[in-house]
Amino acid sequence: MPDLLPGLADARALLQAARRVVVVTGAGISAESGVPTFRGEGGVWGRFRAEELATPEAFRRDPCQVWAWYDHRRLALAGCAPNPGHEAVARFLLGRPDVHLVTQNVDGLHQRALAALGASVPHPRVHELHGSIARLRCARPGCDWLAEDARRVEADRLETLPRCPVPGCEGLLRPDVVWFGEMLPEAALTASFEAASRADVALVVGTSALVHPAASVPLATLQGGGVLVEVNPEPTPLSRHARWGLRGPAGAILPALLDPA
Ligand code: BV8
Repeated sequence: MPDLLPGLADARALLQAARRVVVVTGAGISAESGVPTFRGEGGVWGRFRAEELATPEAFRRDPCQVWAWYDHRRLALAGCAPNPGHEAVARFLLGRPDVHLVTQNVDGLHQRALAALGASVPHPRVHELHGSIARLRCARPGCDWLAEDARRVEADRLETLPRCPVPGCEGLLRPDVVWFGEMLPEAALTASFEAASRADVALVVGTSALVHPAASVPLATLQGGGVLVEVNPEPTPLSRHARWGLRGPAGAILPALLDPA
């Protein structure tokens, strides 16, 4: 299928010739790994509204429900693996000195694809704008306790929810992800916009481009004189800015687009 895709050969030539590339990904790149997207049918938010759960207010109001939602997602993720789309991006990033990956995803599948190629993670040119579901942190403002191992908890009672191990803190632990209304990690956000503004090409894969400031990152490439290539079965608010819009699944398109001949 990819060979017949209109624009693929031209987009491929553009990316192979580009020196500086920023790849910006959303939930769609993980769809073929079996990770539900946020807004697609059956998406994680199909049953819930984002504002109900992915917010500090929801966590204050009902930490058990928020914990149960993340546990459900972590459990579902345990059975998922990087797909050919993640793997093609990993090869492309490791094969060139000036490719940066900016991801909105918290599923860790990009990092697993990089680690499978022997890369050390977290990789300095991978920027996780919204954190990671695999990490926990203390919810108490001012406490900076953080851990990689998100444990499954029986989130049915407040008393059983995990607490910060720092003596005297006892704050509730929470997923180390960015909720709506929360600031993004400054270092990741700055590095993302810097990479995008210097890039010759922004390759935008699998995002509805509805959530900001992540959705604005590819626009920095345009403002810097670069061009945009989009991989998505559906049009998005970014589509009108794309030099090439490749309408199809990332797992099929990205290897054809990024792997050397
Ligand atoms: C912020 C982590 C400053 C958690 C996520 C009012 C008050 C406060 C803020 C705002 C406001 N109004 C607007 C805002 C800003 C707000 C925002 O943008 N809201 C939107 C809804 C309008 N943003 C924020 O709050 C951000 N912080 O602005 O701080 C601030 C602070 C205080 C006050 C004001 C400003 C924080 C946003 C981060 C939220 N956290 N995730 C978790 O995961 O649990 S968002 C979550 O959804 C993702 O991380 C991602 O970023 C986002 C979008 O999802 P996508 O990845 O695009 O996925 P989606 O399902 O939508 O689309 C999938 C796409 O894939 C589709 O296009 C589909 O066609 C395609 N696809 C499907 N299959 C495939 C495919 N593509 C390729 N191949 C396939 N096979």
